Amino acid sequence: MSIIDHLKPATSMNSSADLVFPTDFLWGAATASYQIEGAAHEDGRGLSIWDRFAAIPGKVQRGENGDIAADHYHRMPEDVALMAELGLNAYRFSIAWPRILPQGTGAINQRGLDFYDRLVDSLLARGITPFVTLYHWDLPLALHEQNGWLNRQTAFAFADFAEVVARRLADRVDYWTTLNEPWCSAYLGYETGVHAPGIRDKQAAYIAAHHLLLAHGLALSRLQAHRRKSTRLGITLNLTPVYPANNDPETLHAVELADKMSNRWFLDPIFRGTYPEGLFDDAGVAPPPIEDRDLAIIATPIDFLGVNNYSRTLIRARTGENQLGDGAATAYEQVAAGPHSSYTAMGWEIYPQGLTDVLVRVHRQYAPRSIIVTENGAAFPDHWDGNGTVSDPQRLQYLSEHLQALGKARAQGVPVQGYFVWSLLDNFEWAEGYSKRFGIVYIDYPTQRRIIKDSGRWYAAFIAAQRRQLPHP
Ligand code: GCO
Repeated sequence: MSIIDHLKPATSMNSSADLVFPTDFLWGAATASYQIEGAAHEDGRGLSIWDRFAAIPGKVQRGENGDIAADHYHRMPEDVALMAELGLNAYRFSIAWPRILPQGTGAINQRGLDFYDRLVDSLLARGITPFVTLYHWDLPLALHEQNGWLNRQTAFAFADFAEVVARRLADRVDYWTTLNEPWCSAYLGYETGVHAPGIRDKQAAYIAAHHLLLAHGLALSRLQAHRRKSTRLGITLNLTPVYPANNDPETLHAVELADKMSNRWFLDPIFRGTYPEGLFDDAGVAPPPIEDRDLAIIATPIDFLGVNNYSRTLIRARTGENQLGDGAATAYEQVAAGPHSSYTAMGWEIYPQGLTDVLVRVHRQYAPRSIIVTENGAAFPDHWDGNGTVSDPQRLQYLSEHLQALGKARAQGVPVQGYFVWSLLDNFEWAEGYSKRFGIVYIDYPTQRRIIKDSGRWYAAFIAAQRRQLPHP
């Protein structure tokens, strides 16, 4: 009996024709620098906004930070061996800007580049495709001290950083995403302040978003200069499908609004070269300072769109007494999905159909050349009993159902070319600290021991089965 039989989820995976993926499909797992690397004060790394933010009491649960994290900086060879054991053919990781340019601009720290150079070589030696994210939220603190993403110059600094990294790695790295989830950087970082740099100013969020988008566009042309035939350039957005909780006209209108504020704010400029109509009025802010060629730069064509999706958004309009009356964003509220739904440890509803829906929608309305699911996964309270396994049936089920949902999107013609589980390892979950575990590999933080969870074994078996059932090229 193979491991796939032992770990068979409720729904059978391998009989469904939908679930035959192309031979060159990317099967990976994703991580981000600040969440796993640790070694925060080693080899010349500068500080980032997350080092500063995590040091402020009350910002991160239990006062935790990324100083040690999963100690990946020191255990990289072991972690690459784990990926090989899982049979991954791709690995998505991010480059810590403050390791490369400790002050954000200027002097290059070669030791930082050396680390990623070794990582890329180790991956390639095992047949794993490196998939680079240039910005996963760790802005150099020195740039924040010059106003961070509120300063237009930061966009140009990012393009320079992209160039420095490309010069070193673009001879071996094919896949590049400029930014990870700029919505989170702008909204959580500058409007609600629950993420670094912790600013609470709605107007600021729209300025930051514009500069992030500009940074993306400017970086693309730098990366283009290093293009080889196999190079693929893109950006990763967190997209959530929005559904109405009832059929009231107010609610249907609110769905449009919520979709604009969460998805179209970034999709429209990237694919259409314009912000959605009414975006700034609806948000109750002034338009950000948009210069002449900005939107053309932002709409520079990309090879793929990275989509991060975990759940869905279910909303209803606020009416009568519930109405807060201070702008569109408060004209609606999120509602719980009901007694039959299940939730992850983050409180996010498990709704696999949402992945299908969001992919089909993006394909139909924005037609990216290709789509890669750059994050999908779930946090659950895992326990390790000291042996060789960690049982996580809920995560296994989550992954199984979402891979089915991915197959459904492909069956509807969506050009999905890869899938990355979030995350390879348990790690620093931002404001939640280490309290939330997303890994398919468990980390015992006191010893830094790695234990592949059942979901990881199941994913490995799924990938292996994919390989077996495909005809040889
Ligand atoms: C994000 C980030 C990841 C998170 C993950 C779980 O999507 O917010 O890309 O860094 O850890 O999504 O919240």
